[in-house]
Amino acid sequence: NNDKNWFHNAVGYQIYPKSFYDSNGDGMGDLKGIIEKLDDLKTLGVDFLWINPVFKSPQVDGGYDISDYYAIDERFGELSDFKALLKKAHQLGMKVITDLVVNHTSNQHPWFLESQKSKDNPYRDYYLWEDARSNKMPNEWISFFGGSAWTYDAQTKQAYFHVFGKEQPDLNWKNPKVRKEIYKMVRFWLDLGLDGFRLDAISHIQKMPWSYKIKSWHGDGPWVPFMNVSGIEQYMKDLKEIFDEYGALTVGEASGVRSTQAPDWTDDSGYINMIFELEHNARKANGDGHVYQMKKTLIRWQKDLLERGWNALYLENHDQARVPDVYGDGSEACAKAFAVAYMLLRGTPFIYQGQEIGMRNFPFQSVTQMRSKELIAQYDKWIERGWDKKAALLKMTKNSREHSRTPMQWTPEKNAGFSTGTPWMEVNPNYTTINVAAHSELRMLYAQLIALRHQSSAISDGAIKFHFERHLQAFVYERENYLILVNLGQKKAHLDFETTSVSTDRNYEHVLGSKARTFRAKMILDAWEYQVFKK
Ligand code: TEU
Repeated sequence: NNDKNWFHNAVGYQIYPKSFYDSNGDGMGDLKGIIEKLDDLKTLGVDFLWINPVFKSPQVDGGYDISDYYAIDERFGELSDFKALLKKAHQLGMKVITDLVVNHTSNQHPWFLESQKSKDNPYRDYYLWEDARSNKMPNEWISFFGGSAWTYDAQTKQAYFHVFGKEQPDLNWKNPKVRKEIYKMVRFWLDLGLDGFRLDAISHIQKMPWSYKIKSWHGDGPWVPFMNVSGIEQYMKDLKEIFDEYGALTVGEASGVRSTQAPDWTDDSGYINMIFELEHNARKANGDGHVYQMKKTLIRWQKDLLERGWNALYLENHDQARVPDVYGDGSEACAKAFAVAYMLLRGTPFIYQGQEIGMRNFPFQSVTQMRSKELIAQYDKWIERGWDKKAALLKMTKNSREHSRTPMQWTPEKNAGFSTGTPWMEVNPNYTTINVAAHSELRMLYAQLIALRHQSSAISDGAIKFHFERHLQAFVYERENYLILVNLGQKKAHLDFETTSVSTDRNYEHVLGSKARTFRAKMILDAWEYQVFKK
């Protein structure tokens, strides 16, 4: 498909390589493992893959701490494996994108090791250093992972800035040398045949002046000084120029870009193709109230990007807990309802590994089962403050990103067929029933939804109109001649279409549903019921 907007009817599949498939029995997934599973993904129907970082990294933050942008981490394989992966994916007609992590590097990156040496080191300005004292940081800004965004260096009596962990120093984008290095690296991967990027934390590359005082410590307040700050435009334009040259597919993780600003970022002349908004899953708690918050946010993004711009649609990723546990009762019925609800929206859907089989949150019993270093560090702090272990563990694991990182469940055999060795993270004990080989209805439903997106231009490109917007759990929308109804809750949902603009006298064809149904002006949806009708 040479069409510039080919991604409008495409579906992406996200792979967290460490936990996808282990081909060599060392307990960790790898590139060869991904290659072995490409046919399975093709059968599911996905059009492209987003593979989380596989670059050389100390793995303090799941590979989002890169120490060599040009090398594959030995845990995952080597460059030849990456090339083989691209080749086979391309043969199967699938594109591949991976993360572009350029807000920061690892503190083990040679640039930072140099930068750290002295104030006059030629690499000093590759990062953000400011005068400080051991007990007085340049400002009160805090990092996403908790604590000051500055780390003091006694040797040079300065501190360096990091919006994530202290092992992830932020690059100084104001330095033209840094930009040149990054743009060169972007070209290297595109020249190699990579099809594009998921732009990690891209909205943070520009910072306010250090003198900026934080006005609110709630919500997004503390992050304002490095969220889509003006001045970022030029950097994005530079990147766009390169992306355009290669026709690269680009998805920006761009929190702080508001839904009203997203059209400018993602329309035909925008910097990138689409945005992962982080707002719809910003508040994590169980219950209908939360589903309603999610629904409202999704609807706002759909409406604000209707005329111009394009959405990236997702429910799960490697930073999110599993949907059936966060929003529902964990059942497959619940997972199916959510699948239908988001897969037919306007935008490009992403499926996160395991989501298609209804993988669940992990039943953590002990901190020794956790792997995210920043969460373990926070756990230790709670213990220091006198919390008991159980409470601290719950605090750190309740809907945390740990849950999404357990090994993929392929079969009911040992280690869920993920590895013949000892998995780097424990497999969810429910693998005996939840696995790919079980051919679950959920996985078949995903295949059906993908096929529907491929076949119907109403679903891929058509307009969208919402109904019952204020209903707490019913998610109802029209995509031209399609009518989609989902009950995102356990209570029955009463819908009276006489109160809407939906014509009730038509004969609707039943496209798919959780049970047989004829369209009626008045309908009562069961728990987790979904229906797709077509005029
Ligand atoms: O996540 C970053 C991320 O979620 C923030 O950029 C976000 O803007 C902020 O938390 C909003 O509240 C990405 C990766 O997905 C994650 O796994 C990494 O840990 C992180 O970047 C650092 O690279």
